[in-house]
Amino acid sequence: MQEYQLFIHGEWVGSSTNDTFDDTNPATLEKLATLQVASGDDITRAVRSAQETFTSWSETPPPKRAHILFKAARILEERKEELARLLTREMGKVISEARGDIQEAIDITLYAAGEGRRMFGETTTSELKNKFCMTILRPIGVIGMITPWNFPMAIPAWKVMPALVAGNTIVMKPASDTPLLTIRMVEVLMEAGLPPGVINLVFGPGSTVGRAIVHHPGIRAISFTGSLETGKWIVSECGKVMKRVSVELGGKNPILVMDDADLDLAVDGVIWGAFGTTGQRCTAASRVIVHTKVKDAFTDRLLVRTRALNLGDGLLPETDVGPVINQSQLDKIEHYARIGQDEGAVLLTGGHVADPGLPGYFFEPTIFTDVSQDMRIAREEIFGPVVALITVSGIDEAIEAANNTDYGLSSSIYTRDMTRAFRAIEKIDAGITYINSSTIGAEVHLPFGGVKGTGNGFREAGTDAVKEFTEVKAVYFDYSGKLQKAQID
Ligand code: UN1
Repeated sequence: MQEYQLFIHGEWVGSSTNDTFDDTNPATLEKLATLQVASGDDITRAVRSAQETFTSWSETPPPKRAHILFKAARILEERKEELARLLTREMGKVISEARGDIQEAIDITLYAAGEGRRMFGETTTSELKNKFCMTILRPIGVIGMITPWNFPMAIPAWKVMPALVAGNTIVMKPASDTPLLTIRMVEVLMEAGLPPGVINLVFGPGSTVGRAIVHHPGIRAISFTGSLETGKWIVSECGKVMKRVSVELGGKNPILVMDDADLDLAVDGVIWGAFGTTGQRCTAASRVIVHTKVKDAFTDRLLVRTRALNLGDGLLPETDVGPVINQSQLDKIEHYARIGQDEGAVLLTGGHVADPGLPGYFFEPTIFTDVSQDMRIAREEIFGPVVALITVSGIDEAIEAANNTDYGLSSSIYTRDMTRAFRAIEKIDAGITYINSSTIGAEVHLPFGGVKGTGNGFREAGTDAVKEFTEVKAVYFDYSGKLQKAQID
């Protein structure tokens, strides 16, 4: 079994701690790798490497930086199947979704590479004669990135690729449950010609390594995807020293099923949104807000489909739902299943740890009905295969229920009525609204992110991808040869 050191300045170097941790397959508990834990000094070494490399990398023309990304995308494409299989073994999601995770990484790599020739600013006129005004985009410097385990390659790629094309250098801590796919991605970037020091990898727990990245004075910005609780802490720590920070946090994403909906389509959407990736997406559909007139018909169909789902090892083609990531997530989900029952919600199916004949962490796809909006299972992000059905009697009540949450990432409505669809588009407080499709499956050329507890106003990917990792400079070019005073002359 391979032991990974830290990746600093293009080389694998031993950590200065004696601590290690194991990376295991959540379905089989097979050990995949051991990783060394970084110390504060190791992080400083990584930051220094990124700082030293910043000048040359930021001075490399963006189309040249992009060229490396185009190459990396080609290599990722060639290795897609092998990487997807490793991703399933490391994270547990079913193989078709693992391929999707790699594909999303390829997509953002190509998209970001395209941005190399689109680093547009604006030009405009001046209020004074013989003066020209424009904006340019500048890289920020060393970016600290802390990424989650649920999209082991796609989310690191969403952050890394735009940051690189914009000319930043990086110190990155991948999730301890899934470091291998980030390592593979960085190896591919190096193979494609990324200079040493542009990206550095450190490993270890958020409580020490993540914390040291957040606090390191040489790191100019933090990009984090993870829990609301950690996100709040990071934002407040960065606020104290005015460090730029972008966070993508949780969701309690609703699917609205109206009385005119195509119910089979809505059931497809709920199965995919609630139980795809075993419910472990920020965008997962965890609330279904269903019109009272169709509640019974919808629930019956949903129940039949949910009971037919096949739990198991994600590498097997017959598996619909893989494991959850680790024991503590399994405990958390089980705890919420108990909370739901104690709160008085009706458990329709699931609710227990499952045993598909493997030693890993499996939980039954779970549906609660008669959930009221103030229950914890309707308010808190569970991040597992658990969905809460809430009944309403019209579009306005449905939208009110959708907005009755601390989060605001994704949302969806199933209806054939255009007026209702547009009402949802205008009134749901979320960063994403789908019409007649599920809450998951955002595409990389659109901005991704949310409102309220989901984030702090940034969007990732799409036209905002480069914005997250650049600063705008306004430039005033006065060629009048005399002192001209704006607002006064
Ligand atoms: C996440 O769960 O944090 O829209 C990201 C989706 C995926 C990305 C999810 N493209 O579901």
